[in-house]
Formats: sequence, C-alpha cells, structure tokens
Amino acid sequence: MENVTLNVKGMSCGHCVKSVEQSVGALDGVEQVSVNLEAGRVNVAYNDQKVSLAKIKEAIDDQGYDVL
Ligand SMILES: [Cu+2]
Repeated sequence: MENVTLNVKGMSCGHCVKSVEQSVGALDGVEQVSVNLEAGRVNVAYNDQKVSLAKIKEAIDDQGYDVL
C-alpha cells in the first residue's frame, strides 16, 4: 500500500472536496482519500499494483484542479 500527499490548487469549498474525493475514490485500487481544504492537500492511500499515481493526478486534474 502506498500513501501520498498531493498539493492541489483551486479547491475552495465543500463541493470541491466532494468532487475530488469522489473522483479519486472511484478509481479501482484507491483505498482511502481525504482532503484538507485549508491546507490544499489531498492524501491518498492506494494499491500501486492496481492504480498509478499518474491516474490519481489525472482524476484530480479532470475535475478542474491543479496538482502541483
Ligand atoms: Cu468548491
């Protein structure tokens, strides 16, 4: 199990938190995702046999947020 904390720009409210959590959480292999809105951080626990970090970043990017 891998654990990564990403800095994500552009999240500003509860809706943003939900879109990120839902899109990343929907990926096969993601075990847990939690967003710290104030810090602009997204913590993801995932199985790197099933999903790549690039896929996770892409899912966040697709929601309209920038992964730094
Ligand atoms: Cu928002």
